Amino acid sequence: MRFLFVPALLICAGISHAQTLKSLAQSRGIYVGAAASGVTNATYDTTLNREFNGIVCENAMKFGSIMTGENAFSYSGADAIVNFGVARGMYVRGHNFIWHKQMPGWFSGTTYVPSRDSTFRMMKKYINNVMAHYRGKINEWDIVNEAVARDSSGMRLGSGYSDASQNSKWAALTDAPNHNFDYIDSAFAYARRADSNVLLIYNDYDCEGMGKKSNYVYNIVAGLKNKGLVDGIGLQCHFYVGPSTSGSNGAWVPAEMVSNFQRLAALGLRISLTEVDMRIQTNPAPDSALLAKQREGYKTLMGICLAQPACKAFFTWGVNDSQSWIPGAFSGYGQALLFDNTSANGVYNRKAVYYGVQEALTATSIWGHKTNLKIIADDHQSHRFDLRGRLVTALPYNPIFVTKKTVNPK
Ligand code: 9MR
Repeated sequence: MRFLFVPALLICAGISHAQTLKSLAQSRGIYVGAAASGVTNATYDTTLNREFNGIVCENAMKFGSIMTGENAFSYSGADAIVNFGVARGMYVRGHNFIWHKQMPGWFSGTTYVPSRDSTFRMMKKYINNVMAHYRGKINEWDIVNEAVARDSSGMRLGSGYSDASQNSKWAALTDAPNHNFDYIDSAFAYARRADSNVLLIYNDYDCEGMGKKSNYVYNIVAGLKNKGLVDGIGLQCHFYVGPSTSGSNGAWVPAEMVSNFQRLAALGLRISLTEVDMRIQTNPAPDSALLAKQREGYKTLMGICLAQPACKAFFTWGVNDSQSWIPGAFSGYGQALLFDNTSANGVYNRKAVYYGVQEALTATSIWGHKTNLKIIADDHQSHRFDLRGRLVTALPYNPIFVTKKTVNPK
């Protein structure tokens, strides 16, 4: 990571330990959230409640968890997490509808192969049912997730159905390459019709800075925005922090992120950092230089968000390290989140990276931008479009958003 390229800097005000991320985020007008794997552990729940004003289901709201049969929906897992957030006035993200992974058994594999038309009917039923169930509870929703291939070779195609491959069964069933990937537009259109009060998001990874995949993603969201179908982009931010100072280690380059945020904001999109984590090598144990670099990484990322008014959400992918997906997916790596696995007084202990984020949130100026941003101007209503891209102005106000306004007074 090349932090030295950044015309830094964070001028820090005094930080009180009593200031939680939630209270600081509220004063900055952004949402700091976390992915929850469940809400049944007291230490976990207390930490979530004390530190975060946003929440998302890590797995419970995915296709495979929710739509258990062609006509069967199972909501209990997701309900527990969503209701936990709603009861505490949190900003609730929905994750996700159309993805090539974590599909239900009845859908994945080669047995279920409906026609293109039937696929669209099923997709519509799926989206309608789930959006109706959560009406008034979800603020923004990842409608399509990771439609661009991992290796930046282009869109995910449909030549195979394997869960873990580059292929997307949604693309296969809808004959995507011959229909200009209209399964993406369609999913957004169904979602827009199902609930016009929810912000609709396209979510992906490895597209935070500039580059080939980022350009693909930019083109997707620019097209969707033109049609009035998308409100924001979700940049996942699964980052690696290594000892190297150059870009060869999976690096992300802050200055590139600033540029990418700028071009996305110029489209009129809202930007959410949806799945932030910064993994480091844990075997052998990290040295103090690496931990300091990771702390700087978190601080810089929050700084980039605060410096861009369109960036409204900073969600980490988990609460504490023992719950993180990283050690299972990257052997020998981990410690990617803000809290460790020890606790005191019923909450998980804060790590160095936590204080990095806190410093960014208390800085009075970041990269030449004053950071006394105004609180979120409850813009949920001003970005409502119909399916032809016409601005819709007279939709009924959703009470949950009014509540949020009062939760974040300024
Ligand atoms: O954290 C999730 C993990 O528990 C699941 O096993 C995994 C399945 O692919 O998905 C993880 O979450 C992913 C998220 O939904 C989309 N972006 C990438 C995340 C990490 O893989």
